[in-house]
Amino acid sequence: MINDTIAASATSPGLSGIGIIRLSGIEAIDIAEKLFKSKSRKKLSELEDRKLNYGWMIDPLTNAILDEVLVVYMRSPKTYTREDVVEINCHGGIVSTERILNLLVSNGVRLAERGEFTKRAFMNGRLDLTQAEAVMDLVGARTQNSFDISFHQLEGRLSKEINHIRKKLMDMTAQIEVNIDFPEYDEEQMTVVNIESISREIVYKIDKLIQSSETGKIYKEGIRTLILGKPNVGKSSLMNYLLNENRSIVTDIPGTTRDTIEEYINLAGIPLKIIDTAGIRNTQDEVEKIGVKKALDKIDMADLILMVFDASTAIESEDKMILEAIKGKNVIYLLNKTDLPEQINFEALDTIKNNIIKISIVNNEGLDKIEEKVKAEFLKGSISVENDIIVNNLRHKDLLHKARKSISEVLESIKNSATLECLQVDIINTLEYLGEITGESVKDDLIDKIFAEFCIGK
Ligand SMILES: Nc1nc2c(ncn2[C@@H]2O[C@H](COP(=O)(O)OP(=O)(O)OP(=O)(O)O)[C@@H](O)[C@H]2O)c(=O)[nH]1
Ligand SMILES: [Mg+2]
Repeated sequence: MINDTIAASATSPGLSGIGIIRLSGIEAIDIAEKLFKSKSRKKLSELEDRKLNYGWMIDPLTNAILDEVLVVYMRSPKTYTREDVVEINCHGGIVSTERILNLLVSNGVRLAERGEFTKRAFMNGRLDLTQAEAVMDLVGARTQNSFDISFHQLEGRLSKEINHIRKKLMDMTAQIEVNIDFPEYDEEQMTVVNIESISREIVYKIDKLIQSSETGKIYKEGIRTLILGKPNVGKSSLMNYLLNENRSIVTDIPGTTRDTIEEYINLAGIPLKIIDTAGIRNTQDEVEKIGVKKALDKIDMADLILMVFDASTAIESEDKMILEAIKGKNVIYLLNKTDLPEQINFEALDTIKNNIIKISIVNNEGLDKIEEKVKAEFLKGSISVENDIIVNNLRHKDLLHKARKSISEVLESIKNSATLECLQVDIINTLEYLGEITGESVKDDLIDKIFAEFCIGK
């Protein structure tokens, strides 16, 4: 049983109009009541449930006023955590929220751990594990599509599908039990035929979910996109164009960018984590050298490379060196500065010359093709954010793979005429793996680990 009362700032610290402190637990209302003085002089619990009340937070020891606030209390069980909840709206910024939190702590409240409110919502059965995880992803979403995927998950789209599959598995285990207890040849044959067709159907459903996880990953984590090229080709200009902001320094001096610069952008609803890098060349400059090394080191982790060439210069050894270093990666080749007289020797580019997008950043030409190409590359197939179930969580994906393996074992065993007992083992394993996704069958330490990745106050 959870018997302590927790509190945290639900808004992020920093400059903001208001700050909201949330309390949850059996003593939430009692403690808040001691520290809140309403304008009407009524006690908090005498005021109406779920209505904002104007007043002040007062330190009862000194009678000092901490801040002017609006306080609402919500009685269990119709609350986020299913416990009694109080929200104190104070002035934003770090001073007021911190002072009020300190006051609460000295009156018996414990500071909430990361994700503890949502963890309580899960423990008290208000959300299943996929829904709780969706809450975290919603808060971290960087594009509308990323948000929508998590929102559908919060509404239970993924849980519903998993529970649907689990129901089929449970029916199978029940049927097998009956057969094991009352063995009769005909019945058993029927059971095996049924198990086979249902297992195939489950494999199909799980595969569909696994397939969606590629799209899910893109929307959740973004595409790690590295801009590479020799010095002065317009990498930083491209970064700024994509960001729609003068973030990277642009000059006509080769070697301008020294360090890697990372920013998130939203390209047609797809989040891109875009990294501008130092132009690749052999240099004696110590600082630049480090930048070049950093750029090359990032190649491994990149999902996508935007390799920029300069149409107004010939292909040089640096270009070739980069081409060599990015072999096997997912690359979009861009030929920039096509507004200038062409000096580039296409024959040096071999096979990629037919695959190069011509752009001019200064004249804003050809740039929309980058977006088209990214979409074509990463959003293959016909998965719809609006209508499909999209798995965007690595934990879910791993468990789906495990479930897929177990249910495939069932089919394999049927082929080998295994006993019903033998099939039963793998069916139960499949059930367990899927149950771990929704939190049905999950261990405490794993739950702690999942919620530890949340933010404070959620
Ligand atoms: N004519 C022309 N000039 C461009 C174009 N794009 C960028 N430039 C110019 O090329 C120069 C280099 O641009 P940057 O964006 O700093 O190039 P960079 O690749 O980041 O260079 P380093 O950081 O030194 O590696 C600047 O003077 C830009 O204004 C273009 O499409 N056409
Ligand atoms: Mg640059």
